Amino acid sequence: MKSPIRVAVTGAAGQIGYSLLPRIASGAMFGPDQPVILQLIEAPIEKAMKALEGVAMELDDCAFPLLKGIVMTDDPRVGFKDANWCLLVGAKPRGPGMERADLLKDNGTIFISQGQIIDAVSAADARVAVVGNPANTNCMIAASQAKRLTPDRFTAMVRLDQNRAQTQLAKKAGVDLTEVKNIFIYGNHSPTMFPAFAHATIAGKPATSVITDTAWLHGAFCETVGKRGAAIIAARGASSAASAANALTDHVRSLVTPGAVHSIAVKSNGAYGFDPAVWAGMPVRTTTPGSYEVITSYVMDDFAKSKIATTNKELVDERGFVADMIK
Ligand code: NAX
Repeated sequence: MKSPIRVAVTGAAGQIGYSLLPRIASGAMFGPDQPVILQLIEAPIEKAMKALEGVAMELDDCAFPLLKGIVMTDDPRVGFKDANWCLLVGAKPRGPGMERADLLKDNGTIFISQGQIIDAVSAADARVAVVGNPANTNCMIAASQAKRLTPDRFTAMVRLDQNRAQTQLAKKAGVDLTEVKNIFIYGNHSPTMFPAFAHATIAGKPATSVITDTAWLHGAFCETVGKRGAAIIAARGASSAASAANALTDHVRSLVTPGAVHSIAVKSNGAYGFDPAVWAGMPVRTTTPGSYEVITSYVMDDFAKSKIATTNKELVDERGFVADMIK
């Protein structure tokens, strides 16, 4: 039996946490032979901590053989201590009438503090995955505070967008989902992100030769994927949770599986024309567990370049709103 790894999760009593924690404890994220200790972090609010107790009771009641311990805390110094993976799900939601700049700044305060604490107390091999929105910029902010952990350790999730895009292409082509490969997400986790359909394949052929409806690819496809989160809120009365937890499971599972090719948001370092300092979705190949190389070989046509310019501008603007906080 391997020794347990420590997995810290913020926002653990929230909707995504409720779907996510059983997936981690069952082995779906780190594999069926990897024991885990869950370090659950909530906001210092009585109601949230009480709810967390209930979640922990349910985890106990699942009798997961791989679950070797549960820590519950509202102190990030305790929650991130010796953590091998830090899954940053909790964030301040956008309130009615709240300006985007204020949302960015409020979350900036949370992610500055979490970045500093993770850098100070987590394990030597710590990796960070950010889900809490605005995920790309929150990830950039947390990474900006780290002196010990290098920027490549900090990734943000665009896997939900990738999974959504894969399903939409399969439905349009009338094929099984597994026939759709190499669909990657570029840019921000927001309606501006770009699902690069021209590089996708369907049953081994270029997606654009199987789906010849270019107007659909340029229009309804990009729009459906970009606005899927809003469509789910409109239908369900609450934001995506099970699919987000599933996507984070995929994000981490792919990152610990050498050879996996998938989309994550990383420090762009100028790849694909993104501003070098922003965290942008792009394709990567996992090299060793937790490490990856960016795939830089895809060639963008004019349509793709204009979509990337739009999502890059949004990321640069977001960075501008918090620039004074991360100096
Ligand atoms: P919930 O509001 O259900 O849960 C969030 C939890 O975080 C709450 O229990 C809250 O008490 C906790 N929290 C807030 N501040 C905290 C802090 N400083 N430390 C620890 N815990 C804290 O939201 P949920 O539906 O679970 O969504 C969580 C985040 O994921 C949101 O920011 C949401 O916008 C984002 N999403 C990101 C997605 C992505 O693809 N990147 C997709 C799904 C989701 O919308």
